[in-house]
Amino acid sequence: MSTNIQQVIAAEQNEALRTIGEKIVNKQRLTPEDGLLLFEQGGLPFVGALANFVRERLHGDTTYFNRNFHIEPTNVCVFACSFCSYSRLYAHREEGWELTTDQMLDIVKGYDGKPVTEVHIVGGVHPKLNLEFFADLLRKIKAHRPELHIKGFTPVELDYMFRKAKKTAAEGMKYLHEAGLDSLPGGGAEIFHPEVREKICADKVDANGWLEIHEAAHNLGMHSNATMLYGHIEEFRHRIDHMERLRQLQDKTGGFNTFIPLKFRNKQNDMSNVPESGVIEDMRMYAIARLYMDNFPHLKAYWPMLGRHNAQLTLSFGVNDIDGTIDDSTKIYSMAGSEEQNPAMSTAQLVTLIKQAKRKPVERDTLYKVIHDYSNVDIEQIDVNPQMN
Ligand code: V47
Ligand code: SF4
Repeated sequence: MSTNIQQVIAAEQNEALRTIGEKIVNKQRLTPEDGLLLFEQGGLPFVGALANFVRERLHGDTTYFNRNFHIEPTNVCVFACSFCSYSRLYAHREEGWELTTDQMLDIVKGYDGKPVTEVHIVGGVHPKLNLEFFADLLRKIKAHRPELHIKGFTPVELDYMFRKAKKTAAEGMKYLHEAGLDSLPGGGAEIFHPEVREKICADKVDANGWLEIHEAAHNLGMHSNATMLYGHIEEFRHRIDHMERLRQLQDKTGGFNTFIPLKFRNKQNDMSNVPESGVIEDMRMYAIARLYMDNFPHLKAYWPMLGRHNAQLTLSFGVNDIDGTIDDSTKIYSMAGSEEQNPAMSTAQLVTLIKQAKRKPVERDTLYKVIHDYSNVDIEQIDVNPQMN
């Protein structure tokens, strides 16, 4: 899939963009001004070719996926973020759900004998579910299946439970890590800049609080991801500010694995009047993220949000990871209007999607250890081998 990147740069009419192209080739860091210029003036063919060049320099054609499922303990939430289609206020909790510990353990037990490697736990901020409740859940999951990696809780949930338990971020993270929490997912970041954050999710943990909790996790040797909710009322400068704050923390700790831009979906929420971004803008977002986030090893497209076909397209625009099988275990995105109303893909479907994009499908665990390279595996073989499907 190699493009002659020097020819692409030379053909660019805009001199400032050509200079950015040279920086990328020479592995020089982009400044916030460079990032802004890319958003304002970079055409998709130009930023896309550069992002693909960086992706191939880092990972060749390797495209990762994992086998995972989600548990969403509750959608009852003390907050009312205006983009959220999923939560129900405590006053209307009869319209939502609250799972008991046993119900959640039953979900875990439902995967006994199946080759999943990760459970992703995330939900609303329920005022009655506290640190002890979740620590107990973690211990019970680990007692049942010790090798299952638990990636759980956003700083929005953690900040609330730590404050109620009167623990600092460092104390709270240590407590949950000892109870079995292995890593943090990237959620709750939205847009850090207060001009936007105050309009879309004013009450929940702010940028510094979010970053402090991830830093506390990194200091314990845990890894984490970071997201950015894009394509709503934010401006390009807010996206750059968001990515810049993450890049700085990553310089300090090195604890982030993956950056995940999340496309805003506008169904059944208080921002339904805000139009969704188009596919060109989506691909530019991924490409510019690959160019700007030079210290993030991986860039992920989360297919239940983007739809599997657009997720496949991102593999040509800097993305080297398309998350996992999911097994229809999350409701956040279907309720927000994603085309994926029952998000589940078999291993064979994920492998096919990646192969169709002329990339190399590799199953990974949460920390990107290679589990299986599917480059030379027949799809029929995957279907009949229970360890593969
Ligand atoms: O923080 C909520 C987003 C996030 C909408 O780390 C919405 O591997 C778009 O972070 N339109 C939670 N987005 C999900 C998340 C995540 C997902 C998959 C993998 C990982 C990972 C992390 O979902 C929230 C919020 O930004 N979200 N509503 C919406 N209407
Ligand atoms: Fe609650 Fe999270 Fe939804 Fe905000 S995005 S209302 S914190 S569930």
